Amino acid sequence: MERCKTKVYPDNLPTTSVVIVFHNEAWSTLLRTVHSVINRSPRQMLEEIILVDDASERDFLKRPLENYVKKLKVPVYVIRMEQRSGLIRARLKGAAASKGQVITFLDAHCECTVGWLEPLLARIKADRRTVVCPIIDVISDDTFEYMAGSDMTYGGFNWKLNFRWYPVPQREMDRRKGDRTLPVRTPTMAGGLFSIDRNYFQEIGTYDAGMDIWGGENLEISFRIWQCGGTLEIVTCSHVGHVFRKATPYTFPGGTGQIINKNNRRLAEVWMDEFKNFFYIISPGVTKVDYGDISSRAGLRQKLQCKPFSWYLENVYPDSQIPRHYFSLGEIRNVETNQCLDNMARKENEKVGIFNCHGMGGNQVFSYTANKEIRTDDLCLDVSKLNGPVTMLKCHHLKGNQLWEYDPVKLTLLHVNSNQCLDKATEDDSQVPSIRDCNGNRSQQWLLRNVTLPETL
Ligand code: LR7
Ligand code: MN
Repeated sequence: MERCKTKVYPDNLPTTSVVIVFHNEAWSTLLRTVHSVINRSPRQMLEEIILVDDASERDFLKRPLENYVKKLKVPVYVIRMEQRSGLIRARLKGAAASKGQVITFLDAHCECTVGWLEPLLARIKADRRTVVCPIIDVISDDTFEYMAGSDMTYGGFNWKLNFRWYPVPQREMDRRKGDRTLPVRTPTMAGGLFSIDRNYFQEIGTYDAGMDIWGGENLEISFRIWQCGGTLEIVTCSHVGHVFRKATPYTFPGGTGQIINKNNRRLAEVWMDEFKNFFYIISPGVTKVDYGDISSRAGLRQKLQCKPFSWYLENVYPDSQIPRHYFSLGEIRNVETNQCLDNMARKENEKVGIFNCHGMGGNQVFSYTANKEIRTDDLCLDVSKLNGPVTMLKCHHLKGNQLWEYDPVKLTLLHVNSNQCLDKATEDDSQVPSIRDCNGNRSQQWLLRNVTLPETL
């Protein structure tokens, strides 16, 4: 942004160590990251670069890498994990070896742009409890083309605990009085690119060392920062490119799903209080995964007197996909046919389905919220025409076509705008529910029940 180019930052900004962890990274992308840090960071602010090799199996990442970085004009250290540990424990090792006042983490396939560092360090200098991310620009993994990322999206997450970008809400634009060069307060970070005061990183409990390989640590540190008194921002005057790759160049020992579910369970158990049920109910099977001992992380939350997750949802992420108040969470069953609403793994703008109830969560989980929307993750049941169809659209929180009135006595789901009732499937398509004039038939009666939670919870 033009107005970023003329901003002036204090001279005496803190120094930073740049920590880059990698496993089987390509030579070109790793060195592109290192050189861009050296070329585009003011020398007096750059303490060192620490490369943490997470037990890579490529020869050029051994002695050849060490010999290469010795010749660079900034201290670059290569330290190695004894065995494959995953990015979380590798970053912990890098952080423990660092000497700068700030630690900046980068993925091993990034390109820092001119002026990337000063705006990040300036925020930390102003408040050491502020954790900052640059805008993450997109480097194509097909062409290596560099494309600017948007300053109009920020970090969130869905019921499956996947990190997602969502539009910056109006309230955050208003808070910044429309000045897009001011940092955006973001509910979550993507995970790979951020700067944090080194002592503050210690104080708030670094990372959960019980997490393996990849995943979950980004939401874990995001929740922890907010719930324990910090601030998380995207600094829109700082840009760093990242190669978004379609496939990983590495394995997930023990299985991708197992690992990610374990990490996510650890974060859900420690930080999400009763709202963890949204994750458990939509991800069948996750509750069978052993997540190890979390007592030290629970102890940390206690020691730091961190706020409850409901506080986070109310104050940091009111536009979250997880409703703060809701009447039901689970299947929605038709009284006459005994079938359940089912999103049929369909996507946005498609019709919601109806199918035999399976009691396994997943596609049959809906929440009837206090705002009277029927939602499954970030999609809401929406009707825009008389007599249907019922589609799934991004929830807009504006009531309108997404407002449903449930009558707990008549058991009807009235679509307020059309004044019609949700009904069983139509004759021409047995797999989609219909919307018709309310007539008191049993086919217009619905049971909004909570799916019974598995015993292991
Ligand atoms: O076992 C491993 N050991 C490692 O050292 C696995 C990975 N790694 C390294 C890897 O070489 C890389 O440098 O860890 C770094 C991150 O791994 P990626 O690049 O495969 O992850 P990603 O970019 O697909 O995933 C994002 O989410 C991760 C969740 O654990 C991490 O937080 C990543 O840092 C994060 N990347 C970003 O935030 C960049 C922007 C992506 C977005 C949105
Ligand atoms: Mn990456």
